[in-house]
Amino acid sequence: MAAPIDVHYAPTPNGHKVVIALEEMGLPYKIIRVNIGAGDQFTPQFQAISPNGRIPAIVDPDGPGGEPISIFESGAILQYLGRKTGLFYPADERARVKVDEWVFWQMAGLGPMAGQRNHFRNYAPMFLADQRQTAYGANRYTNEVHRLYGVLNRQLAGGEYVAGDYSIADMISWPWVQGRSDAALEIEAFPHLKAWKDRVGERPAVQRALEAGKKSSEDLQLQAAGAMGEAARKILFNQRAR
Ligand SMILES: N[C@@H](CCC(=O)N[C@@H](CS)C(=O)NCC(=O)O)C(=O)O
Repeated sequence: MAAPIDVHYAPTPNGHKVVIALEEMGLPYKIIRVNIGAGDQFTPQFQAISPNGRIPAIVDPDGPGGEPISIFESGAILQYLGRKTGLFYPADERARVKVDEWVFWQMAGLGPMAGQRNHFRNYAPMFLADQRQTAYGANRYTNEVHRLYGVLNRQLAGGEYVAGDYSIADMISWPWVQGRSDAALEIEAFPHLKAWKDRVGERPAVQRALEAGKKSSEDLQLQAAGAMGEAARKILFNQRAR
């Protein structure tokens, strides 16, 4: 039995991606809960494997040449796991380019834009007295995520999965679509996206991943965004170079 891969994790969309991939690929893993609301991401031990000070990161004791390897950035992690197992990341160059396009699309587009939207809708109003300033940011990023949902919806009109067969391109975007539907961004307006969200959400490996993530957080206070306390906000917002 292979030694488990350490997953440095918090229950956020970027954290879920990696656990979903590990479950889908049948790789043994151990979750190491990083409490980003308490500042665990700034410790030298964590930054030795994740110099950007962000989850997720992994350490595979059985890396290339049988030596350990650490990896940060969720896109790099999923590509590595796909190459390691030969699963959900086609070896054929044309098929792989298609998957890579959508992996990068998520990494540079959907994830960051949805993250900014979340910030301007849920957190900025706590800091800015003038609500017009927060409304500008909330509208800007809601519009951009709406546009991106439209792009993904169009792509999914042509097939059941994002880039050919079910792949890391699905695993990387799904956590950013799951649970993200509200009056300003109704998923019902995107029927192919909605059907895909349900299709992927029904996969046993995806359900196991979400459950594993939930269990890993049971002993911690840091929870859903709305419940984030003052101390956690001070740690997470307005970070500058250290
Ligand atoms: N591009 C990175 C983004 C990682 C990221 O933003 N992680 C967040 C949680 S979703 C984090 O660790 N935040 C800690 C902080 O803001 O200090 C990836 O995909 O791995």
